[in-house]
Amino acid sequence: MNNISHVLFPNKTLTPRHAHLLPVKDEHGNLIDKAIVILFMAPSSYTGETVLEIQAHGGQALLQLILERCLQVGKSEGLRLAAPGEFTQRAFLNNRMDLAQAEAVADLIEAGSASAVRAAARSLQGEFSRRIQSINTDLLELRAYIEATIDFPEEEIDFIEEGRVNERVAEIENKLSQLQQVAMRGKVLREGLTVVLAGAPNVGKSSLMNTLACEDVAIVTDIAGTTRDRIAHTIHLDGLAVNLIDTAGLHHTNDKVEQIGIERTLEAVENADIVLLLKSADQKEAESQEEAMSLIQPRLREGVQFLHIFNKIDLVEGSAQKESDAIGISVKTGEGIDALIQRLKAIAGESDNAEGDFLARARHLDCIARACEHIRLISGECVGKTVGLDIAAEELRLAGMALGEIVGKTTSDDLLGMIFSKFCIGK
Ligand SMILES: Nc1nc2c(ncn2[C@@H]2O[C@H](COP(=O)(O)OP(=O)(O)O)[C@@H](O)[C@H]2O)c(=O)[nH]1
Ligand SMILES: [Mg+2]
Repeated sequence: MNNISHVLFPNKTLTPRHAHLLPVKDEHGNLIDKAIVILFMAPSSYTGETVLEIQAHGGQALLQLILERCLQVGKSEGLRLAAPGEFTQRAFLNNRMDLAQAEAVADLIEAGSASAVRAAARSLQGEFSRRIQSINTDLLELRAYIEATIDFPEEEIDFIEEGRVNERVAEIENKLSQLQQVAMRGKVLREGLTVVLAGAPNVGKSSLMNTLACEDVAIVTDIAGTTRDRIAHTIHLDGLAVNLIDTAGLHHTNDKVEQIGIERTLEAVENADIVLLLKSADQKEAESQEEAMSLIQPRLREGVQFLHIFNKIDLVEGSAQKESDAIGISVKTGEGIDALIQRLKAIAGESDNAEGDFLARARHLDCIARACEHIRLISGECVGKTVGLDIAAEELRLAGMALGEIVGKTTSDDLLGMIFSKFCIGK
């Protein structure tokens, strides 16, 4: 690094962390630009390594010339262009930040709303990581305690009671489920809200999709089975991205194409944040509506919001027969559509306003869910009696491993490579 700066800026001793205004010249001594040059000495830099930062005037050609000049000067030292995310990856490998914070850098750059920016910044500050670490410390302490108890088998029951082991497992489970809720909101902030329109054929799913999207994105006919595949369209409600997914109508069928479409509908339901279950208020397809419900029910994730929508209320006299919490609409006349949008906004708002949120990714949710599963296996049990000490210790260890993946302590190299390759160049 010293060689490079000496050739680029001869006769100039750079003071670390000091902005110098210096000419950048090509190999013939011709001026390319005057730039601000800052030297960061290891370990006080973003990556933890010695860094020479050159801030030039913008412009593709100019920056290309400066880059080429740098590469030429640094060739003998193996200077090369950085891979996408390499600066942040080096920062992570040099313990300048953990993996969740590194991901927050990419999320901060990509954030699509003010609340997503704030949440990413909180993750970058380490708020998410601290909560993970705190649970990990609890897991570790409890495991150490149980393992110590294994070494004194004759007194094990006293040890377990004295150490409040069962209570502490319950406390950890509680903390994990709180973390899971915040992380779920964080995922919505990052990725938007996924709203799936599902129901029997011909109840008006595609019509509602077009109305919410304000354009004809899906084909509407009175022929059942018109929509055969998922159709996605993103709208924005109060700054939050809402990914609408129209789906094939749910019913038992022997048609091969429809069967595939229906399986795709159910996959969409599994990944939804909100499922709008549409029914037709005129009850024309009452039987197939029951059928649709029976297909959906087993595929609903825990915690997914579920709204009953009665469409075509223009076809029934007076107030339609419907469940008390259902929303009555008519795509045809527009009645009830505003109320539905308000309802969606309210749900989106819940995830939008919560102070103290941090951005989370599907990967994080998966790790937390796995940690929860391990704890669930021993919570509610009596450690040392209905569940063995060795099993309890092992489940605590596995839960800790799962959480460790979030902050990059127990993450495989392949996964790390995949995470950083999604960063943009220069970060
Ligand atoms: N009367 C009435 N007809 C509707 C309404 N919404 C949709 N339809 C009609 O119902 C039929 C099926 O609509 P479509 O959106 O294709 O249903 P999908 O199969 O659930 O996607 C079409 O002929 C629509 O024009 C409504 O609110 N009132
Ligand atoms: Mg349709």
